[in-house]
Amino acid sequence: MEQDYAQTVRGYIAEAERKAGELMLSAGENVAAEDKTSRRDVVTSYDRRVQELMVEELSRRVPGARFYCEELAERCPLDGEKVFIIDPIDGTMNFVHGLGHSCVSTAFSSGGALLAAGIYNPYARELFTAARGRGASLNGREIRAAETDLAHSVVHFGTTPYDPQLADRAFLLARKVFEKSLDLRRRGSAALDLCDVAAGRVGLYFEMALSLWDYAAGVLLVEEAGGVCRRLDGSPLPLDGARNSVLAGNAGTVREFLDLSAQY
Ligand code: LIP
Repeated sequence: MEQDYAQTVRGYIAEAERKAGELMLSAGENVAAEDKTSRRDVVTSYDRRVQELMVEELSRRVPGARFYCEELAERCPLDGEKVFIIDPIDGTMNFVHGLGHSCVSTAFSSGGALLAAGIYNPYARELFTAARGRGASLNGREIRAAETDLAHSVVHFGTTPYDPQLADRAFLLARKVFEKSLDLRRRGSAALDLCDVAAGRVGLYFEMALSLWDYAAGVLLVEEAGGVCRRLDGSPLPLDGARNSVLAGNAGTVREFLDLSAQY
């Protein structure tokens, strides 16, 4: 029953995110933003409007659902039976500056286990979805993580702009990974970076610190596409309220990164 229900919720997430994507596109290129915790951690009226739309759409489809969202002051416990984990606009800085590379990211969990996910990039018209045990897809077509080694992989990484104290290590690791890989990309959306891992476009993604709403949906997509997700020390990635490092790829590229990072 759980897999069937997860597949049903996967469809609900897709329907809601298509509507949210149209709202994102209506914003145009120059969106007013206000600082949250710093000049780099900003929020817009569209973050709040997309979040309201997603909560309304999903509450109607899943009675009794609770919500853990980036722009909600009150976040529900993460061990509930029906929990949606939502980043209404991931890649907010891109959104504010009209860079056309942002998404709405939604995960569904029950009892602390990820069951369904959806990430929609309205600029590219790319909808990534997954359900536990049912695989991952892009616009309905199955996707699989790459099986290349690091030497034959492009790598995404994040610069943790909300945690500038981590910048030295982030750029040190980026420099070392650059030497071992084909090239690096920093595109500004953790959720879409994880989608590229799941789709086999890049062989590895890493970032020193992210919030659960940044990575929850992407982690299920990567795992259902045959990839591997860990923290940067190789430990399992928890579903908790802490800021966690995220490493995603195939078993080989994850191992290569862990061996490399242990040297510095
Ligand atoms: C962002 C991530 C990005 C990370 C930023 C921020 P937001 O999410 O997508 O990879 O570097 O610090 O967490 O704030 O745009 O939802």
